[in-house]
Amino acid sequence: MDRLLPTPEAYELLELTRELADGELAPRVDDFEARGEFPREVIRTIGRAGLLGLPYPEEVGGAGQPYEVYLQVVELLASRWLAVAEAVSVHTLSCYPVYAHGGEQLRKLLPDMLGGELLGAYCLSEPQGGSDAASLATKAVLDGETYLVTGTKAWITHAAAADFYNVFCRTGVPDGGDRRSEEGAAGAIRYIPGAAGISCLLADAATPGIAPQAPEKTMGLRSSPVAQIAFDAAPVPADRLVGPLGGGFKIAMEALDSGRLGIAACAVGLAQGALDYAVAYAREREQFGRSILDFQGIRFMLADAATGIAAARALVLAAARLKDAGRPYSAEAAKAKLFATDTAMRVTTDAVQVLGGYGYVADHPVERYMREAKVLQIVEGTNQIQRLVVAKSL
Ligand code: COS
Repeated sequence: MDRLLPTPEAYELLELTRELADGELAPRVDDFEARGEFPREVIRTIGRAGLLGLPYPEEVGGAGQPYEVYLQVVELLASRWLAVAEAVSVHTLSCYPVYAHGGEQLRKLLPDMLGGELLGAYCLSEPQGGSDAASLATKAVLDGETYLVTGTKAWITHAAAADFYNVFCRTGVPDGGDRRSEEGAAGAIRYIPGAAGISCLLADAATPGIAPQAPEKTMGLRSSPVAQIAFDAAPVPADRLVGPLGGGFKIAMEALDSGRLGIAACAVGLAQGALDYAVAYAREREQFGRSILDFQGIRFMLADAATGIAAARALVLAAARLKDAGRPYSAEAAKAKLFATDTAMRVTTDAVQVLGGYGYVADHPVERYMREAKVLQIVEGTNQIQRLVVAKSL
């Protein structure tokens, strides 16, 4: 397809991504999906090629690319291997809190986080609270200079593979005044329900008391195992607080605004992969003495798919350009995530239909695409939550 990119450098980056996608991703995806194994080395290769820190400035170890370019890289990766594209998106999301809200000390970690050696995970959801993120119950109790974190996080991408976690938890908030008196004694802390009582901590995965559980048995995206993570009085240094005490929910929402665009880009790439495969198959497949591509029933399905993908991509890029311009884009990201992932579900389902019985068996990738599309309508805010965000903006 003919992409419009803002700089010659961006064209080179997309070309490099295409080489990686064809050389490193496409040959491996089926094996890793069949084994349900996370491709840590492939992610490292992607990181060393500079693709794990694309939208962050060069001075903190990123690649200084506009979001609209970063998202087209994610899209291209997703067209070959969704789990890898999702890993890039989730990692990029996981770097956001420290980048945007971390103090000087925490920001010193950014080059390692963005350089590809350290992989991040984002721990917001809990078993009893997914859509209602502000109801989370994981608690952090300050003990001297250390928070002891206890609770359970759920649906965590990279649970067992990550090197660092953003942990959203109830630290309590100061009961008026500063958290500490001048003498350094702990001031009164109140644990309050709702968004205002939530803070963000950056935890090392190797912290004692943090235990990723067995991976969930998922419908698709099997090479990206998700799991619960149990925290049992896990000690996290108090200086790993990201942003202000009680400011964690806003950080989580801001990060998700950008993350939802990553998921939307994944959906565009997945749908494009399904369409490309269906077109190639339809051209070769003959019934009634001619290529099935000659039948209007097939042609219209493919034309609708191509139109939906183009519209989804345009929404994703429009939201990205607002973000790049420093303008509010929360509702636009929600629209893009909603539309792109619903489009991916429809296009991948139709791709299976174009292949008929062959579409339903694992000899062709379209049944995988269809299973993978489903999860994109759910992660980083269900599409019903996206509608709430859009409706609120009206
Ligand atoms: N950026 C910055 N701040 C935001 C924000 C955003 N996008 N969205 C909300 N906030 C702020 C609000 O301004 C509010 O702050 P004030 O009280 O100072 O005004 C605070 O956060 C609470 O907002 P709100 O009352 O709207 O929160 P709700 O509890 O109603 O939750 C939804 C809003 C439903 C949108 C939120 O819970 C959500 O996104 N849920 C889905 C969670 C999700 O995506 N999970 C996937 C996990 S990662 S796989």
